[in-house]
Amino acid sequence: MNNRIKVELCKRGPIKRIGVVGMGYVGIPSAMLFADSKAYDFVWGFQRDSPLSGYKIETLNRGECPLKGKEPGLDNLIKKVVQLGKFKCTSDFSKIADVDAVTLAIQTPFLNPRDLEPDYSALTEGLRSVGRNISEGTLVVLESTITPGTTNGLARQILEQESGMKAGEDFALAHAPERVMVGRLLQNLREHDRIVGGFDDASTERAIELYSKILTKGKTIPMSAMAAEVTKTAENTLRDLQIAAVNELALYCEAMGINVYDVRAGIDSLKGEGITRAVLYPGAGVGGHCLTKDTYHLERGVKISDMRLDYPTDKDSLFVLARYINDFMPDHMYNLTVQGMERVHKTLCGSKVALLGWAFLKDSDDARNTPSERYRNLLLNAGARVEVHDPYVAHYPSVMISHDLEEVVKGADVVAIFTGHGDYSNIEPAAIKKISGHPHPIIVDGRNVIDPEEFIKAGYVYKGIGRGDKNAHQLN
Ligand code: SAJ
Repeated sequence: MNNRIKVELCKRGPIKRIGVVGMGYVGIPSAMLFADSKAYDFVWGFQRDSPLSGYKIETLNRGECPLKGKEPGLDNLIKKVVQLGKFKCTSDFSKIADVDAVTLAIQTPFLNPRDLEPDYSALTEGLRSVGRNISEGTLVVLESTITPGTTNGLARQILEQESGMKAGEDFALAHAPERVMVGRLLQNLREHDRIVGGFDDASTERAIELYSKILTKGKTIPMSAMAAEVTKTAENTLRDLQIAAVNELALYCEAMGINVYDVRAGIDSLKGEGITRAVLYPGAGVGGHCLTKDTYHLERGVKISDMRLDYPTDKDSLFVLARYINDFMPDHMYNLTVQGMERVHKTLCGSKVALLGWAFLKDSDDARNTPSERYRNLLLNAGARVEVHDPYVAHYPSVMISHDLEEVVKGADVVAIFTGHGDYSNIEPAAIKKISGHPHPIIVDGRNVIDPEEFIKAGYVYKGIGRGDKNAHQLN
């Protein structure tokens, strides 16, 4: 370990003042927990004064939370630390000179997943602002989900260029990926174990000092920065893979005329013997901003790594194939819809489809990368009229979203369930059929929320993902 960084950290003493760059759904709760800790004297929240997000500065300094949705405990915590004078939000990045540790929690979306090029523009801007203002002995921590190799590569280069200092000698550098879920941000930050990956051992130790003070149940898990980057991207890649596995199984069960949920229960029964198979749930697709991109971060990481990957260059990885399977599920929903219409000798052109569910997650208003959009586009291309219902999502660019289920179902030839919102498990067959005005409406269940028999008895054409046992039923 380089002694110089140890001397610099020793000269600086324990971390007392912290900066958090990026007042988003990760940065805000992090900053509040640091500010609430008795171990720390003061926290600066750094936010660009941009047209889209600049409002957060004033909102936070009034002691209010700019985040949408319910986050237990966050409103009160913001009010408390602001009143105590332990937190202040600013767009003046020169205040970074005033802190002992600075974390960056900035979004890293992909411009286009297929080309594996992440959009690092916001992260790069943040790194430049940090690099220009850090001094000897400062700890810099990246919390964003990044391509493996970014901390030791791009981030280190920018910080060294802007500061004129050296990572691992003059300043400490680490990656501590966020693992929070909307709706339980503070709880996750306090209770989840925190992966802490340093550029070198001294950086890892300094980052452990920073995060250990805000953990209650969770503990820190030290490793290298690269290992931390791979851990974060792989944990979502493997979840996406598990979902793809059961989606593929659902397609097989449909082709073989059996119920995927019987198979799922059968496999799950082994768990008593401690022989577990993590069989997740098949569905109409995978949305959100985690699983839809983290596989491509991992893929890019291995592609740009120094060592050569021993794998056939002309074959997609298992992980990318999993992404294709999950991205195919809205197409499969479309194919089920076409098959349903053929049962009653109709075509989609000129027909009406009621699309139930725009959020990517049940009982949520989050519609980022929703699988419903692909399905809607396929229907529009086929000449169908599409009306979208969602009880939670209020707005979405260029898509009208109604909260009036009756209005959306009126005159619909097809009712397609895309999100497993609780509201949809109570839809009543006879009532919906009456509103649709058709003798044999088609119902396509993408989330296994309705009972097939109830709708088949009521005269519907039923199609369900994984329901090979019901998809060719007799028409009543
Ligand atoms: N999905 C399925 N079948 C399943 C589970 C999910 O089709 O069995 C679909 C969902 O409908 C959704 C998508 O996958 O469209 C993603 O669902 P998700 O439950 O993974 O929710 P996310 O995308 O918010 O994932 C986040 C991740 N958390 C972080 O990155 C910090 C993920 O690591 C967590 O496992 C997940 O939350 C969680 O378990 O809540």
